[in-house]
Order: sequence, then C-alpha cells, then structure tokens
Amino acid sequence: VDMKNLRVLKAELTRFMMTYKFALDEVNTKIDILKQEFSYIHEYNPIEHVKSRLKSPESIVQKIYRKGYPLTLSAIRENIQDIAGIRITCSFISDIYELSNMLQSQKDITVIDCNDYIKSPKPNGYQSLHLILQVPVFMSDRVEMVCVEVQIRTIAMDFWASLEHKIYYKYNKEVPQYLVEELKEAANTAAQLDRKMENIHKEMLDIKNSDEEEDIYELVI
Ligand code: 0O2
Repeated sequence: VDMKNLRVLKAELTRFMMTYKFALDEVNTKIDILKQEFSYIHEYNPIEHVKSRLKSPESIVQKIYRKGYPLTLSAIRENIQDIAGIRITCSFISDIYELSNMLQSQKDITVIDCNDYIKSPKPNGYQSLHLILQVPVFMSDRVEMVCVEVQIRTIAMDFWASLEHKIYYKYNKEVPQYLVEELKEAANTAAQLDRKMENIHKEMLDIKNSDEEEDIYELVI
C-alpha cells in the first residue's frame, strides 16, 4: 500500500467510525429524553445508569476474522452489529420492557433484532434484553443507516453479568464446573430478587394510587 492509499484508507476508516459515534449520540439523546419524560409521568426514575462504548478497531477486526467475513468496510457495516453499544441499567423488569417498547416504536428507529434473554436466559444464567436498532445518521453528503446494540437489564442482572464476565476471562473462557454451577444458582437468586423487588414496587404504587384517589375524593366532597 503506498502512502496516498494509506491516507485515503485512514480517512475512510475515521469517517466510518464517526458514523457509529454519531449513532451513539443520537440514541443516547433518545434515551435521555425518555428518561426525563418517564420521570415526570411516573414520578420516579426508571434508569439507574447508562453506559456506552465504541468497539475498538482491534476487536472489530478480531470479530470479522472469527466470523469468516472479508475485511472490508461494507462487510463490517453489514455483519458487526455491536460496534456502537449502549447498556442501560433499570431498577425493575417492567421498566426494561416499557423502555424497550418506547424505543422500538420511534419512527426513525428500525428494529433489526430483539433477543429476550430475560424470558429465555442463556444456559449459563445470563439475563438481559438485547435490541439491535438502526438509526439514520445525516452526514454532509449522505445518510448512513447505522446499527446500535442496546442492552437493557436490571441492577441485579448487571451485577451478575459483570462478575461472570470477570470469571470467564480470568479462567480464559474455561470456567471450572463448580463455578459454572454456583454462577447459575446466583443467576436464579438474582432473578428471584428482581421478582420480589418488582412486587414490592407494585404494592407501593397501589398504595400511592389509592391514597391519591382518597385525596381527590376528599376534595370533591
Ligand atoms: P463486549 O465486551 O461486552 O462487547 P455476537 O455479538 O455476534 O458474538 P450474539 O449472539 O449476536 O453474539 O450476541 P449476544 O450473545 O446477543 O450478545 C453479545 C453481548 O452480550 C456480549 O458482548 C456481552 O456484552 C453480552 N453477553 C452475552 N452473553 C453473555 C454472557 O453469558 N455473560 C456476560 N457477562 N455477557 C454476555 P461481547 O462482544 O461478548 O463483549
């Protein structure tokens, strides 16, 4: 590759990665708007935490080789859907679905894929809702449709996933059987906690609603 080609290649790659950065910004803004509006309507904040990241060029290249695709920008654009990733942590499972529905129904978002590992957890116990969304990014001379992976989970699911991730890499992807079983058990405990917290939360909302109804009744009579 001569110097001129290298310069062109570098410029193309930078612009390519920029589209993912812009897509992240767009979806982050959407999430922030939903968060503020939801807080206003429901009088509590459904989102505990939002974290986004761009996949490094090294991981993109590794993944494209692992999957056996050619190393071209168009093959990357078509086949790697998690270059832009956003992780949202919610308090309650119902918030996950509410947020997911609100995102999925937005007119400028195309839903490419939805994997519900909450309804069907992975064999190791992993739980989360994964969405692959596509948003239009308006550049100076073109519009690119760009994929963003959104993972939505509860605090308990996130706690589990970060420990499992550490263990998985600590043992170089070959986790001893007893730890695999303990992790599976911990995942079940986390799911049970999520259900309990959701029920308590619902009971609290019911009390709050009936108190409010009573207040209105007193005002009327
Ligand atoms: P990182 O560092 O988080 O980016 P693929 O993405 O094509 O390899 P698939 O089936 O399309 O596989 O994706 P999947 O399994 O729906 O989701 C992939 C991402 O979800 C992972 O990204 C993790 O972030 C998360 N994830 C999926 N399964 C597990 C799991 O068992 N444990 C934990 N801790 N996280 C999981 P990456 O690329 O692996 O890593």
